[in-house]
Amino acid sequence: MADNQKLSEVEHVKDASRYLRGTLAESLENPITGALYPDDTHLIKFHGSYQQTDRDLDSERKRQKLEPLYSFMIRVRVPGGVATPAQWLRMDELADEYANGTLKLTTRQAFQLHGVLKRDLQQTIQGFNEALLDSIAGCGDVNRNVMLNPNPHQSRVHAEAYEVARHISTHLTPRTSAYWELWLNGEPQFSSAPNEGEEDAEPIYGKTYLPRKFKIALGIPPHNDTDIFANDIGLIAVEENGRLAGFNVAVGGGMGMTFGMSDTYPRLADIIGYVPAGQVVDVCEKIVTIQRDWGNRENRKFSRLKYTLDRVGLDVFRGELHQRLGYALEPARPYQFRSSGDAFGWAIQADGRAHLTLFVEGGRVADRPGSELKTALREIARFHQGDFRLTGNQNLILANIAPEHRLAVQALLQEHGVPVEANDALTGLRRGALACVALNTCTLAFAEAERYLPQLLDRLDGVMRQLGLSQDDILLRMTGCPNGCARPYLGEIGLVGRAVGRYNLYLGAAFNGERLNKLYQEMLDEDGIVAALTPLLADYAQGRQPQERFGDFVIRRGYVHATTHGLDFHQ
Ligand code: SRM
Ligand code: SF4
Repeated sequence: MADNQKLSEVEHVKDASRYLRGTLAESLENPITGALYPDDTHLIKFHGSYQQTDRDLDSERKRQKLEPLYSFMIRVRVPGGVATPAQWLRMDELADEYANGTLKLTTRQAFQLHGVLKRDLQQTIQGFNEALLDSIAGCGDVNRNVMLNPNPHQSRVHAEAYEVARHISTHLTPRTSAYWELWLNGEPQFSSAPNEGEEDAEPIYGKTYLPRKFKIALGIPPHNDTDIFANDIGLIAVEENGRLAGFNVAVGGGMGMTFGMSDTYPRLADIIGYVPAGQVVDVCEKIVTIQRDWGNRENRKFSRLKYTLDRVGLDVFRGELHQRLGYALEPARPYQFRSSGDAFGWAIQADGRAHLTLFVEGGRVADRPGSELKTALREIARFHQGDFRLTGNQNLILANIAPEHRLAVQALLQEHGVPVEANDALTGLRRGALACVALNTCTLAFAEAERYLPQLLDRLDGVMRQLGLSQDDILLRMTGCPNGCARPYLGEIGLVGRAVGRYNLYLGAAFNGERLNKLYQEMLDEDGIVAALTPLLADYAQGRQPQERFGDFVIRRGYVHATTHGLDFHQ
């Protein structure tokens, strides 16, 4: 299909890039500017980095006739969100040495560093490599970090699903040696690197890679904490006798849309069948190749798999998949998701191993007055023998803590002012809330999110407490623009930035991530948000049925209509 299309600019840049090299080497060496050459700003994304400016300083720098303060965000993939203590320590050091001193835990279980200067990019990436981490395919038109439910309690199925997640991740990692050549002096030190002597070729992607970003998540019912339906491919683990048997396969999820363009919309993935675990990598590969061949390369606003699917129809897509596989998917198996958030606090297993899920506001690991989370975690990483699990909700699980370390972990957190039991310390609204990065680094933000949400929640917490709802879990998600990085259309309350200080309010998503929300009111400022939500929450406190979730309640009471498919999101 791509042949008849007038290709977008990015397609030409990829085509001419010699497998993602472009003129990046020259751009990096140019001492005159902190920026890259324009074409290279597209290519560096495939290496895991975005060129950004400090937007707080943009106008002042312009007034002083200085170029914007360019710096780079770097995203480090962590398949399944599982990092070792040594990796945590390395990221912590690199944040201080080359970035803004904070670590961002993302909504896709990855790490981000912000504020890295061009001259420090190479050393930073070399630092990842020393800890067996990489940033290749953190961003760009390829498969991104593969997500997996981080729950350590279902440890056997988790371990098996984790192997699948890693396998998918490695299989779909670009093969180009450009990453190793540009950042690591050609000296890869671990397994996702191409084999020695391997030709630069991309057997799965081809030289223009995919039309757009591509995302895969694995979920283990009953927890949908990776929001699998928001992904291009969502894999729902099916368990048999305590072992991983296979996956229900869902395709065509995505959140992004553009204001004023109702032909762009968030969409949840459709389940198309079941595949035994041994064949799932093959299924992912073939779905990727269909999107490679059929996706729109002319207009990037319509390039995601969700639009390909709605253009050709599910049946045609499934037929093509079966043909490329040489076998058919089996009928989907029964499953049930009950929740999509994280469960906080200590969980101690019969065998003595303990897991502690910590609330990380906005996913930002930093030291703040009165709460030195970054320092506490660094000290824990020095003796912890289990792992650090990044959740898809920007939180952190200290998993598999040895019995003899439990007290020390608790004491260190308390000493540094970090609330250990988020369930006691925070309202249900706050502990489930997500906010994307937005200002000051995101170039696409219209409004604040991560920096502002805590302030809005101070007011909403008051409302929740007054209404006796402080321990009710209600999913609230805020983003600074409609791209959807904190999956706001899956919020029972979704706030999406329209302009500085103004948000659209969406209501009615399902608590288990299986229904999108719907626009309720537009362009609200803070007073408007509080005024719009207070009567709804009061009605909920009074009029809900037993166990009824807020997202279901607002639909039953007729505040919004249920969204049944991405195509009716705007209706
Ligand atoms: Fe995102 C672009 C941050 C998860 C949909 N996202 C961006 C950029 C890179 C802005 C840019 O293109 O210049 C943001 C960088 C901000 C910064 O300063 O760090 C950005 N996205 C993030 C993160 C860090 C949000 C967070 O606070 O955690 C998440 C990093 C994930 C990761 O580790 O890989 C992040 N982004 C998501 C998600 C959620 C998910 O994947 O589950 C989505 C919605 C799902 C989807 O893809 O549909 C998402 N980001 C987008 C889009 C819209 C894509 C679309 O199809 O329309 C953009 C803009 C684009 O691609 O053109 C975008
Ligand atoms: Fe930036 Fe928009 Fe994503 Fe927020 S949702 S990080 S503002 S692109």
